Amino acid sequence: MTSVSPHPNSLAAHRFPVVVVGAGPAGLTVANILRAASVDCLVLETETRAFIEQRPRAGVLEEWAVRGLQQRGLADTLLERAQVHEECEFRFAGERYRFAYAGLTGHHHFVYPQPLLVTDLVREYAEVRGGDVRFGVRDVELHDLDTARPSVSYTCPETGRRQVVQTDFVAGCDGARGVTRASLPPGRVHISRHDYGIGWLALLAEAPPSDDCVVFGIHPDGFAGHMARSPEVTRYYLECPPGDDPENWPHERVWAELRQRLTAAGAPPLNEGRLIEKRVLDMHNYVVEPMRFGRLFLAGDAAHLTAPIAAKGMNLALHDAFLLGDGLVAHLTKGDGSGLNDYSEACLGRVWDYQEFSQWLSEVYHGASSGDPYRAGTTLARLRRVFGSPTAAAAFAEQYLGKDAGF
Ligand code: RFL
Repeated sequence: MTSVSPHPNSLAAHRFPVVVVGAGPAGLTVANILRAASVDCLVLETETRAFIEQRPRAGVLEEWAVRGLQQRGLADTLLERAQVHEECEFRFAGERYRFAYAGLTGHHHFVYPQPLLVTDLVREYAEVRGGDVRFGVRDVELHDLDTARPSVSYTCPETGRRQVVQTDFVAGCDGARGVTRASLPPGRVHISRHDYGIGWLALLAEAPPSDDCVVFGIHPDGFAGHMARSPEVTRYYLECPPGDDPENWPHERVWAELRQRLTAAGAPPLNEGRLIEKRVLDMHNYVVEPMRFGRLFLAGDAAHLTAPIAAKGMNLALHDAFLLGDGLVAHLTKGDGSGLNDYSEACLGRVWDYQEFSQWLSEVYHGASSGDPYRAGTTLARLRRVFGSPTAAAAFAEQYLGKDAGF
């Protein structure tokens, strides 16, 4: 348990207007928005603070999401340290194709590793805004969600005793493997799922980026991706069979496959380095509809998963968090329930838009290696359209960047 600055609604009261389950980007953003409006909340997190501040994951943030954080006083460090990305590169048929999306749209991406964002958000919530957070909790359970008096219970890591917290609202921000989605009674929500039948070997290399932008390698042997994370660390992806064992990918094989799949005339050589993360992700998506049950509101990966194909998950998590945080503040401080009533529908529009883009992009990335010459042909047609038609390029840029959310 991390001690945080005490404030009048200490845990001894066992009552908080909002309990946030999960201290990822979604939960911490909701919690910060609440504290900025002097609404008390309790954040419950199963992992330690050190663990969540180091867990490597996302890095690409859309401009509207950063503006949303900035408006809520949550982007000072990010704006000082994040890289700005204005182009990406596709490599296929042995050639390089630069896609200069900032020139087309006037918008760019920010690259800021997720653990740094989580570190900033925890510090702001716990140390600046005086928020309560309990790390290392176990066996979180939700109760009476469809009544006006829900509660959340958990096992305290120090005492081993069950604690019960009465609340008005629960924000379910506990990611893809949390308990809040599992607390939804069957038949009251609908969960749509999609399995791509594809795996990605996700790698982090202790090596400087090998090019000055994100690179996508479309190759008959499988997709390969290159994404800068910092001047010292680079993320790479290699398409692999779903469920593959990372042990099948020793250092030499990884770098040989990356060289092969990212090869193109005039491309700079890859900067090789020690592999500090190597895990297989099975590409699948889901969407929960509605994202609400009674007093429980789901946000981020708890409500919807988009495989990292289009780098959208953290952005969607932030979009939900802005709407949920603002909706809870309006309800709890002004009695205005419209934001909460509209919450699910307002989130799901962007969620389904990003799901569709993820599908489209998956076919671009994986069609060439599907073993089906028909799919390989249509993949190349999609790429040639993007690079041959200004209208198609503008449409792709808009989806790749994410439509402005007006935050
Ligand atoms: P998180 O980040 O998973 O946080 C949930 C938190 O809840 C905790 N938790 C619990 N707490 C209490 N009780 C329980 N029972 C709990 N069960 C779990 C967890 O420990 C955790 O701290 O969810 P959130 O906040 O919704 O954020 C979602 C993002 O993390 C996720 O969408 C992105 O990482 C996805 N993603 C990417 N998204 C992007 O927008 N751009 C990217 O470039 C990008 N790259 C990626 C990615 C995800 C990846 N992986 C590992 C799937 C790259 C990778 C490799």
